[in-house]
Amino acid sequence: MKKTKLSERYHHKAKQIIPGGVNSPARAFLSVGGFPRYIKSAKGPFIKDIDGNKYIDYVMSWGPMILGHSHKNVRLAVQKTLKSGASFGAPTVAEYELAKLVSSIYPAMEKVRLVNSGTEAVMSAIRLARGHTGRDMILKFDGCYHGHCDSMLVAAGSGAQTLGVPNSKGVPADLAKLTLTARFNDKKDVERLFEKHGGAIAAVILEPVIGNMGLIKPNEGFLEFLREITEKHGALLIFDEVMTGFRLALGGACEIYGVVPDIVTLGKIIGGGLPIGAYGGKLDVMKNVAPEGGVYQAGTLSGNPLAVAAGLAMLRTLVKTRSKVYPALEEKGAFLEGAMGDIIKKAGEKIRVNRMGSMFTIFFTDREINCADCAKKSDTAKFSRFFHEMLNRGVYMAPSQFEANFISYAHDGMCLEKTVKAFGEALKNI
Ligand code: KE4
Repeated sequence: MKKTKLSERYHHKAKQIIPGGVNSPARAFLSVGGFPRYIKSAKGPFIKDIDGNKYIDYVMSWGPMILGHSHKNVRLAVQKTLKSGASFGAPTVAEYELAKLVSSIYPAMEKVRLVNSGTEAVMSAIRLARGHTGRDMILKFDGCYHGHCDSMLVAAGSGAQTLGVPNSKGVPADLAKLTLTARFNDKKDVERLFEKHGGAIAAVILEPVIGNMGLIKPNEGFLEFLREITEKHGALLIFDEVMTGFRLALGGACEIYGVVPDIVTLGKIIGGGLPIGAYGGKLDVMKNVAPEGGVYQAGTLSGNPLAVAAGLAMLRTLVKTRSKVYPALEEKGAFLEGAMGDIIKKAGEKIRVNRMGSMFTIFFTDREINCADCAKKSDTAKFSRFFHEMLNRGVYMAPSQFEANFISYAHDGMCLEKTVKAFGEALKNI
């Protein structure tokens, strides 16, 4: 067992002054029990807590650290930029460079607006869709998580699902009823909602590959179906690629599936670990965004020089090394999936590993997981025991069944072998 008294002590103190002791509920360990580890430092695939324990990290700041923690290009860029000042509240050349780079990677984003988080990107995209179409309803999917703006805290995944509040308190009923919810991968459900509300739906928003119910892939043709039905009814299609952007491929799910949405939202990797979100889309949609158009959106620290420097360093490194990084991430993911699969088969365990590239989730069920309802039927109690068995063996995974794990380019063979060994031992103890 690892020493954890300092983390426990600080969590007790933090809960006196911060709600739940955390600045984001997903970190609270509430669904797995116990208390979160207070992290002191991180490098490559490793994190270290304040009790001196070292872990192989598969949370990776919930996705941003695709090249590993504290990558030198990002670190040096931020240190250099800070010497010239942290924030000016005026345009900088670097913001232009980042917008150009994002648009070159995401051709659907003919214009790009930088904001400070994925939530802000989605909130702005929703308002833009409503402003562009003059319609009020938004269709989302059960279990998808799109950050915490009011309209999206309906049947939300991630921490909201984990804590059993997929429909948050404090969201006015009159607003929540403008958010329609369909089952992911269920074309008939989507058709039913369009037949009933078609002319009032401003946009369909989804995680094209869900990470926030655990990993759930779209069925063959589902994304193409959404593109057709939104076009048919004059609704916009929004791909929320905050998690999948620059992760599944450099151009994310857009690149993999070849479906062109009207708006894309980004976050996480785009900031290299510093707070950046972005939204963007076709010129005739983006022309509505203030100060050009009447859809207002603003931000004191939007396009902040430090965050933009980190994002530019991250994306430029990914562009330069894409032919190496993405095949390697696929290889690492395939190795883990295969090795864990062998152990599962030998042990006759009811476990499903859903993986896409360097994102994966271990579901404690023998069902195929292709929608939120299936994921919710997993054995979350068993997952919790598994989580702690892995943690005690030095493997830090996402502390919830309804989250994805992330492999970085820094996870080498030794890390992966150690993870597989810990996996086999953990299964014997749950
Ligand atoms: P942020 O506001 O947390 O930067 O982004 C919100 C968001 C939007 N869209 C998608 C697809 C997302 O995955 C997220 C945030 N993801 C969670 C992890 N499941 C962030 C972790 C947390 O809430 O602490």
